[in-house]
Amino acid sequence: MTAAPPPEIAGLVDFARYPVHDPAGEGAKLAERCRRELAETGASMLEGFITPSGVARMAAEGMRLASKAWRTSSHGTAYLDPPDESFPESHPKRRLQSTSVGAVAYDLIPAQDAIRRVYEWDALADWLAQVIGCERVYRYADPLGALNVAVMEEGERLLWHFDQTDFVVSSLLQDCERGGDFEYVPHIRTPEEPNYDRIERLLDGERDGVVTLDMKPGTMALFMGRYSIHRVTAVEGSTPRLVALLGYDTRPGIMSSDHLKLRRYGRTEPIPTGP
Ligand SMILES: O=C(O)CCC(=O)C(=O)O
Ligand SMILES: [Fe+2]
Repeated sequence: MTAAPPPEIAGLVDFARYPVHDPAGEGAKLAERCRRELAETGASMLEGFITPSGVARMAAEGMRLASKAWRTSSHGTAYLDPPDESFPESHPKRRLQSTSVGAVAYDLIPAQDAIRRVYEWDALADWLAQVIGCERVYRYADPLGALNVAVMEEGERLLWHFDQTDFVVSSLLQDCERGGDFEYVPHIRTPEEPNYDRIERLLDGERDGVVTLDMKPGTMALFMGRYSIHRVTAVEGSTPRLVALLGYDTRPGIMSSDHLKLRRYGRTEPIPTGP
Protein backbone atom coordinates (compact mmCIF):
# COMPACT_ATOMS: atom_id res chain seq x y z
CA MET A 1 0.00 0.00 0.00
CA THR A 2 1.19 3.48 -0.80
CA ALA A 3 1.57 5.81 2.14
CA ALA A 4 -0.15 9.12 1.51
CA PRO A 5 2.14 12.13 1.34
CA PRO A 6 2.04 14.01 4.65
CA PRO A 7 -0.18 17.10 4.84
CA GLU A 8 2.74 19.46 5.46
CA ILE A 9 4.05 18.70 1.94
CA ALA A 10 0.63 18.94 0.27
CA GLY A 11 0.61 21.44 -2.56
CA LEU A 12 4.41 21.78 -2.57
CA VAL A 13 5.49 18.66 -4.50
CA ASP A 14 3.95 17.27 -7.69
CA PHE A 15 3.26 13.75 -6.39
CA ALA A 16 1.42 12.64 -9.50
CA ARG A 17 4.57 13.16 -11.56
CA TYR A 18 7.10 12.31 -8.86
CA PRO A 19 5.69 9.59 -6.55
CA VAL A 20 8.71 9.50 -4.26
CA HIS A 21 6.43 8.49 -1.37
CA ASP A 22 5.72 5.14 -3.08
CA PRO A 23 9.04 3.29 -2.63
CA ALA A 24 7.74 -0.13 -3.66
CA GLY A 25 5.92 1.02 -6.79
CA GLU A 26 6.19 4.04 -9.06
CA GLY A 27 8.79 5.66 -6.81
CA ALA A 28 11.16 2.76 -7.48
CA LYS A 29 10.80 3.21 -11.25
CA LEU A 30 11.55 6.89 -10.92
CA ALA A 31 14.60 6.11 -8.75
CA GLU A 32 15.85 3.74 -11.44
CA ARG A 33 15.52 6.43 -14.10
CA CYS A 34 17.43 8.96 -11.97
CA ARG A 35 20.10 6.42 -11.19
CA ARG A 36 20.68 5.75 -14.87
CA GLU A 37 20.81 9.46 -15.72
CA LEU A 38 23.31 10.11 -12.92
CA ALA A 39 25.55 7.32 -14.19
CA GLU A 40 25.34 8.52 -17.78
CA THR A 41 25.52 12.29 -17.36
CA GLY A 42 26.41 13.04 -13.72
CA ALA A 43 23.05 14.77 -13.24
CA SER A 44 19.35 14.03 -13.08
CA MET A 45 16.81 16.81 -13.37
CA LEU A 46 13.32 16.46 -11.92
CA GLU A 47 11.59 19.27 -13.75
CA GLY A 48 8.45 20.55 -12.02
CA PHE A 49 9.15 18.56 -8.85
CA ILE A 50 8.08 21.62 -6.85
CA THR A 51 4.66 22.90 -7.90
CA PRO A 52 4.33 26.41 -9.38
CA SER A 53 2.62 27.66 -6.19
CA GLY A 54 5.31 25.93 -4.10
CA VAL A 55 8.07 27.70 -6.07
CA ALA A 56 6.34 31.08 -5.74
CA ARG A 57 6.17 30.57 -1.98
CA MET A 58 9.79 29.40 -1.76
CA ALA A 59 11.03 32.38 -3.80
CA ALA A 60 9.16 34.82 -1.52
CA GLU A 61 10.51 33.07 1.59
CA GLY A 62 14.00 33.01 0.06
CA MET A 63 13.88 36.74 -0.63
CA ARG A 64 12.89 37.38 2.99
CA LEU A 65 15.96 35.42 4.08
CA ALA A 66 18.39 36.87 1.53
CA SER A 67 19.43 39.82 3.71
CA LYS A 68 20.59 37.35 6.39
CA ALA A 69 23.08 35.66 4.03
CA TRP A 70 26.72 35.64 5.11
CA ARG A 71 28.67 36.95 2.13
CA THR A 72 32.09 35.69 1.14
CA SER A 73 34.30 36.81 -1.64
CA SER A 74 37.58 34.98 -1.96
CA HIS A 75 39.97 32.98 -4.10
CA GLY A 76 40.20 29.23 -4.17
CA THR A 77 41.28 26.21 -6.17
CA ALA A 78 39.06 23.78 -8.02
CA TYR A 79 39.68 21.28 -5.20
CA LEU A 80 38.57 23.73 -2.50
CA ASP A 81 41.94 23.13 -0.83
CA PRO A 82 44.69 25.72 -0.39
CA PRO A 83 46.98 26.00 -3.45
CA ASP A 84 49.61 23.27 -3.54
CA GLU A 85 52.94 25.05 -4.12
CA SER A 86 54.63 21.82 -5.18
CA PHE A 87 52.89 22.08 -8.58
CA PRO A 88 53.74 24.52 -11.41
CA GLU A 89 51.92 27.86 -11.27
CA SER A 90 49.33 27.13 -13.96
CA HIS A 91 48.48 23.67 -12.57
CA PRO A 92 44.85 23.23 -11.40
CA LYS A 93 46.07 22.19 -7.93
CA ARG A 94 47.66 25.59 -7.58
CA ARG A 95 45.59 27.92 -9.74
CA LEU A 96 43.42 30.39 -7.85
CA GLN A 97 40.03 31.53 -9.14
CA SER A 98 37.74 34.18 -7.68
CA THR A 99 34.42 33.18 -6.15
CA SER A 100 31.68 35.01 -4.27
CA VAL A 101 28.39 33.91 -2.79
CA GLY A 102 26.06 34.57 0.12
CA ALA A 103 24.74 31.68 2.23
CA VAL A 104 21.79 31.53 4.61
CA ALA A 105 22.36 28.86 7.26
CA TYR A 106 19.81 26.22 8.25
CA ASP A 107 19.15 27.75 11.67
CA LEU A 108 17.96 30.97 10.03
CA ILE A 109 15.34 29.20 7.90
CA PRO A 110 12.00 29.13 9.76
CA ALA A 111 10.56 25.66 10.47
CA GLN A 112 7.35 26.47 8.61
CA ASP A 113 9.12 27.59 5.40
CA ALA A 114 8.24 25.43 2.41
CA ILE A 115 11.79 24.44 1.46
CA ARG A 116 12.45 23.29 5.02
CA ARG A 117 9.30 21.14 5.00
CA VAL A 118 10.43 19.44 1.81
CA TYR A 119 13.95 18.88 3.20
CA GLU A 120 12.67 17.45 6.50
CA TRP A 121 10.29 15.08 4.76
CA ASP A 122 11.71 11.60 5.57
CA ALA A 123 10.31 9.92 2.44
CA LEU A 124 12.54 12.12 0.28
CA ALA A 125 15.71 10.88 2.01
CA ASP A 126 14.47 7.27 1.74
CA TRP A 127 13.82 7.70 -1.95
CA LEU A 128 17.29 9.23 -2.47
CA ALA A 129 18.75 6.08 -0.91
CA GLN A 130 17.02 4.10 -3.65
CA VAL A 131 18.48 6.41 -6.28
CA ILE A 132 22.06 6.09 -5.14
CA GLY A 133 21.65 2.42 -4.27
CA CYS A 134 22.50 2.38 -0.60
CA GLU A 135 20.55 1.23 2.40
CA ARG A 136 19.89 4.63 3.91
CA VAL A 137 20.49 8.28 3.29
CA TYR A 138 20.59 10.70 6.21
CA ARG A 139 20.13 14.42 6.35
CA TYR A 140 23.25 16.19 7.55
CA ALA A 141 23.50 16.69 11.28
CA ASP A 142 25.03 20.11 10.64
CA PRO A 143 22.89 22.83 12.29
CA LEU A 144 24.24 25.41 9.84
CA GLY A 145 24.92 23.57 6.61
CA ALA A 146 22.30 20.80 6.44
CA LEU A 147 19.95 22.94 4.39
CA ASN A 148 21.15 26.28 3.16
CA VAL A 149 20.12 28.87 0.64
CA ALA A 150 22.81 30.28 -1.64
CA VAL A 151 22.14 33.87 -2.64
CA MET A 152 24.08 35.21 -5.61
CA GLU A 153 23.78 38.86 -6.51
CA GLU A 154 24.90 40.87 -9.52
CA GLY A 155 28.56 40.20 -10.39
CA GLU A 156 28.85 37.16 -8.13
CA ARG A 157 30.13 33.89 -9.55
CA LEU A 158 31.12 30.47 -8.27
CA LEU A 159 34.51 29.09 -9.29
CA TRP A 160 35.11 25.88 -11.26
CA HIS A 161 35.25 23.23 -8.54
CA PHE A 162 34.67 19.68 -7.43
CA ASP A 163 32.42 19.07 -4.44
CA GLN A 164 33.82 17.24 -1.45
CA THR A 165 30.60 15.22 -1.13
CA ASP A 166 29.37 12.53 -3.50
CA PHE A 167 26.04 14.00 -4.37
CA VAL A 168 24.12 17.22 -4.00
CA VAL A 169 20.42 17.88 -4.19
CA SER A 170 19.56 21.43 -5.13
CA SER A 171 16.62 23.46 -6.23
CA LEU A 172 16.60 26.85 -7.93
CA LEU A 173 14.09 28.95 -6.01
CA GLN A 174 14.53 32.06 -8.11
CA ASP A 175 16.53 32.68 -11.27
CA CYS A 176 18.44 35.86 -12.04
CA GLU A 177 17.77 37.92 -15.16
CA ARG A 178 20.85 36.84 -17.11
CA GLY A 179 23.97 34.78 -16.47
CA GLY A 180 24.12 32.63 -13.33
CA ASP A 181 24.38 29.51 -15.51
CA PHE A 182 25.35 26.21 -13.94
CA GLU A 183 28.02 24.74 -16.24
CA TYR A 184 29.74 21.39 -15.82
CA VAL A 185 31.89 18.80 -17.54
CA PRO A 186 30.46 15.34 -16.82
CA HIS A 187 32.87 12.84 -15.29
CA ILE A 188 35.98 14.88 -16.09
CA ARG A 189 37.92 12.88 -13.50
CA THR A 190 37.64 9.44 -11.92
CA PRO A 191 39.05 8.06 -8.66
CA GLU A 192 41.98 6.71 -10.72
CA GLU A 193 42.54 9.52 -13.25
CA PRO A 194 42.77 13.15 -12.06
CA ASN A 195 42.96 14.39 -15.68
CA TYR A 196 44.92 17.52 -14.73
CA ASP A 197 45.79 18.46 -18.35
CA ARG A 198 42.17 18.56 -19.39
CA ILE A 199 41.21 20.57 -16.29
CA GLU A 200 44.05 23.01 -16.94
CA ARG A 201 42.74 23.60 -20.47
CA LEU A 202 39.24 24.17 -19.09
CA LEU A 203 40.60 26.77 -16.65
CA ASP A 204 42.37 28.37 -19.63
CA GLY A 205 38.96 28.80 -21.28
CA GLU A 206 38.63 25.72 -23.52
CA ARG A 207 34.91 24.90 -23.78
CA ASP A 208 35.14 21.28 -25.00
CA GLY A 209 32.63 19.07 -23.20
CA VAL A 210 31.08 21.92 -21.18
CA VAL A 211 27.36 21.37 -20.63
CA THR A 212 24.89 23.86 -19.17
CA LEU A 213 22.49 22.32 -16.69
CA ASP A 214 18.92 23.35 -17.39
CA MET A 215 18.05 24.71 -13.95
CA LYS A 216 14.52 26.07 -13.87
CA PRO A 217 12.67 27.18 -10.76
CA GLY A 218 10.82 24.09 -9.48
CA THR A 219 13.35 21.58 -10.82
CA MET A 220 14.93 19.31 -8.23
CA ALA A 221 18.47 18.67 -9.44
CA LEU A 222 20.50 15.64 -8.37
CA PHE A 223 24.15 16.14 -9.14
CA MET A 224 27.33 14.12 -8.62
CA GLY A 225 29.83 16.91 -8.05
CA ARG A 226 32.84 14.94 -6.89
CA TYR A 227 33.86 13.84 -10.37
CA SER A 228 32.11 16.42 -12.56
CA ILE A 229 33.73 19.85 -12.32
CA HIS A 230 31.18 22.69 -12.25
CA ARG A 231 30.76 26.43 -11.79
CA VAL A 232 28.13 29.17 -11.80
CA THR A 233 28.79 32.01 -14.26
CA ALA A 234 28.49 35.65 -13.15
CA VAL A 235 25.00 36.78 -12.21
CA GLU A 236 23.67 39.77 -14.15
CA GLY A 237 20.74 42.04 -13.29
CA SER A 238 19.21 43.10 -10.01
CA THR A 239 17.26 39.89 -9.21
CA PRO A 240 19.30 37.59 -6.94
CA ARG A 241 19.76 33.94 -7.92
CA LEU A 242 18.47 31.79 -5.05
CA VAL A 243 19.35 28.11 -4.76
CA ALA A 244 18.44 25.76 -1.93
CA LEU A 245 21.11 23.15 -1.21
CA LEU A 246 19.84 20.03 0.57
CA GLY A 247 22.61 18.15 2.38
CA TYR A 248 22.61 14.36 2.73
CA ASP A 249 25.10 11.62 3.49
CA THR A 250 25.10 7.86 3.55
CA ARG A 251 26.29 7.95 7.18
CA PRO A 252 24.42 9.50 10.13
CA GLY A 253 25.76 12.38 12.19
CA ILE A 254 27.82 14.06 9.45
CA MET A 255 28.83 17.71 9.92
CA SER A 256 31.01 20.02 7.93
CA SER A 257 34.29 21.17 9.48
CA ASP A 258 34.50 24.32 11.63
CA HIS A 259 36.77 25.75 8.94
CA LEU A 260 34.08 25.34 6.30
CA LYS A 261 31.32 26.63 8.60
CA LEU A 262 33.33 29.76 9.40
CA ARG A 263 34.00 30.40 5.77
CA ARG A 264 30.49 29.88 4.53
CA TYR A 265 28.39 31.18 7.45
CA GLY A 266 30.84 33.33 9.43
CA ARG A 267 30.32 31.26 12.59
CA THR A 268 30.55 27.67 13.88
CA GLU A 269 27.62 27.53 16.31
CA PRO A 270 23.89 27.91 15.74
CA ILE A 271 22.25 31.07 17.03
CA PRO A 272 20.72 30.22 20.45
CA THR A 273 16.93 30.15 20.43
CA GLY A 274 15.06 31.91 23.23
CA PRO A 275 13.90 30.10 26.39
O1 LIG B 1 24.50 27.34 -6.92
C1 LIG B 1 24.55 26.28 -7.54
O2 LIG B 1 23.74 26.00 -8.43
C2 LIG B 1 25.63 25.27 -7.27
C3 LIG B 1 26.32 25.43 -5.97
C4 LIG B 1 27.52 24.55 -5.84
O3 LIG B 1 28.06 24.01 -6.77
C5 LIG B 1 28.10 24.32 -4.51
O4 LIG B 1 27.65 24.99 -3.54
O5 LIG B 1 29.00 23.49 -4.37
FE1 LIG C 1 29.47 22.48 -6.08
